Amino acid sequence: MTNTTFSNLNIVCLAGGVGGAKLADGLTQIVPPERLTIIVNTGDDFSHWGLTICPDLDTVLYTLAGVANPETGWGRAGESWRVLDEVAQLGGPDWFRLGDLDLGLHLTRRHWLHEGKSLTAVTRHLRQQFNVQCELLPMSDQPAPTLIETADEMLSFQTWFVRERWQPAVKKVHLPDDVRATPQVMPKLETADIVLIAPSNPFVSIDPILNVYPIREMVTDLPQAVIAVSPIVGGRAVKGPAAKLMQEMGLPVTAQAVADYYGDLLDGFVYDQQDPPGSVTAEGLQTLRLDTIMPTATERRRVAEQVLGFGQTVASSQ
Ligand code: FO1
Repeated sequence: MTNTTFSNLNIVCLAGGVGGAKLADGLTQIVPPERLTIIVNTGDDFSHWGLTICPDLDTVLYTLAGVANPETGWGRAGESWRVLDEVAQLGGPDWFRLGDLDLGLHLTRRHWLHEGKSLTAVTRHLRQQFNVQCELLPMSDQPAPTLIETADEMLSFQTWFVRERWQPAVKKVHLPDDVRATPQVMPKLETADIVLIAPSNPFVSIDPILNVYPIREMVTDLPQAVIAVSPIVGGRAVKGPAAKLMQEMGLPVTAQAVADYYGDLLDGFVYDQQDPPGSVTAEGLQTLRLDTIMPTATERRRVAEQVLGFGQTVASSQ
């Protein structure tokens, strides 16, 4: 049941993987589907087994469809691994775990891409098959690979994140400089009343989206309110390499450092109650402190309601 309070607002959420998927899941419970767009990072995408793997799109899709693996956050619940086991048996690459159900989606995506459909069109087909009603948009239809420069080599994102378990220290995150937003993304940003930046990794999930031309410019200039939710809680990342990346970049591992990193892109910033009141301040930035941990659907709905209510307050004060 959508919440009438938010039924006349156009909401856009920029999301990466697991953290982004949770906020998106909360938003779908209170925003009418025709008013909600999730723009998803595709910088993690790569070709594997001859398939086009889109981890963040799939994590958001599976989460909104209610079929995501609850332990990992990625891949399918109730998965089986017969194909992967056979690949390993045959000496094929088994470091990136693709389950049998997940493989069904990858094969279907590959088939439609091979027929010439855009990633946006394929994603629309897939979300319709899962009865996900809000808009789920890849940031671009062009490949936009994020590359990770370590001390002695350049790694593709998944090689660093999964095969090397994000342990090699990162010297620099390299983003492509010639990627454009899709024609579907632009009007959604143009008509957005509130843009939410999900508690995803700022460096390898959100920056790749903002790096797509002209998304950063549009988010800066157009919507009434841009609200980010901190992925750093109590000096730690809720999940994944954000804290380690901040240390390697010489940034303090704090919610304040995340707010500073996004800088004047933001009108509002939400940080967790594990951080002291007033521990995030910046010129012209409104802040909200709440319990941002979202283990259940109820918590996701609560956080989404509180964040959107805050977004309305910030928008009306602009
Ligand atoms: N993450 C892992 O740590 N190990 C895996 O084997 C793995 C497989 C995988 C398969 C499909 C998919 O959509 C995601 C998968 N992920 C895996 C997660 C993925 O690497 C990350 O979720 C994103 O790239 C970063 O958010």
